[in-house]
Amino acid sequence: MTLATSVIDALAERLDTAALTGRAIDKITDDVPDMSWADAYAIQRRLRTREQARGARVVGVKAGLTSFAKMQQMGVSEPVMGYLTDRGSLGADCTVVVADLIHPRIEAEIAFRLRAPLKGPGCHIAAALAAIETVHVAAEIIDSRYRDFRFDLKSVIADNTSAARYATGSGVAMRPGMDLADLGIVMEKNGAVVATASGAAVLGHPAASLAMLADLAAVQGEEIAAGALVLTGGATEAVAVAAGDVVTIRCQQLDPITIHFI
Ligand code: OOG
Ligand code: MG
Repeated sequence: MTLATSVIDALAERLDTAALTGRAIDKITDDVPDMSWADAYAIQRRLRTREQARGARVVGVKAGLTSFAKMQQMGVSEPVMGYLTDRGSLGADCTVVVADLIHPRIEAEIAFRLRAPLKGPGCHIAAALAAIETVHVAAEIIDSRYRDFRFDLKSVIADNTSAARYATGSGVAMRPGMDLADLGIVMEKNGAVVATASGAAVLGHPAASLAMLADLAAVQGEEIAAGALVLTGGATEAVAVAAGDVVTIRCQQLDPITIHFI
């Protein structure tokens, strides 16, 4: 089914308002159960246009549901793509105001900065690897606009894959022979280890997630730009956070990041 433009606009507005007011809504497929994948990404693009109209700059893309830990946690089985804006960007030692969000969770990710544009379809992992300029450890703070964090794939695509904030550490230059699948990742909350993973948890290799994003972007008639920041998806499951929590994410060979929730 293809939804009318007016319906796509109305659903994007509903999601936008939920994010702006911090009030959860029911998943949109409850209202429009027959919406298509194309409709879901059309709503996401409409949401992106609304944010851009408020002055937000799109700075990259994110993959979601790329690890078994995430798929199992959310009960879905396919990766998805969203966009990142400068409004969500945080540094390596940062603060997040929990009251600005509905029910934030944090997940550990590997991120890339691209030196060259990347285009699908048929993007090979070797092309993806060649496009990477720097590698970073990242924390994504996700915040589904849906009540109780319950959704299906189409609803979460429309909701820009729960994107809210993201923190990236200083990057290290990608070098030949750097084994991203082998990187160990540890997430600590209030001093206790709450999740561990390796780069291989992300579709076998984080660059496979980048190649997949190039292919997903191509379906929308888009490519990933040179200079884009790319979040490859939670390697660990997402962990709920509350004011007072401090989360540190460490990854071998990369600088750690610490997020203070207040
Ligand atoms: C969807 C967003 C998933 C990831 O890294 O897997 C995501 C969700 O779990 O709410 O960002
Ligand atoms: Mg994520």
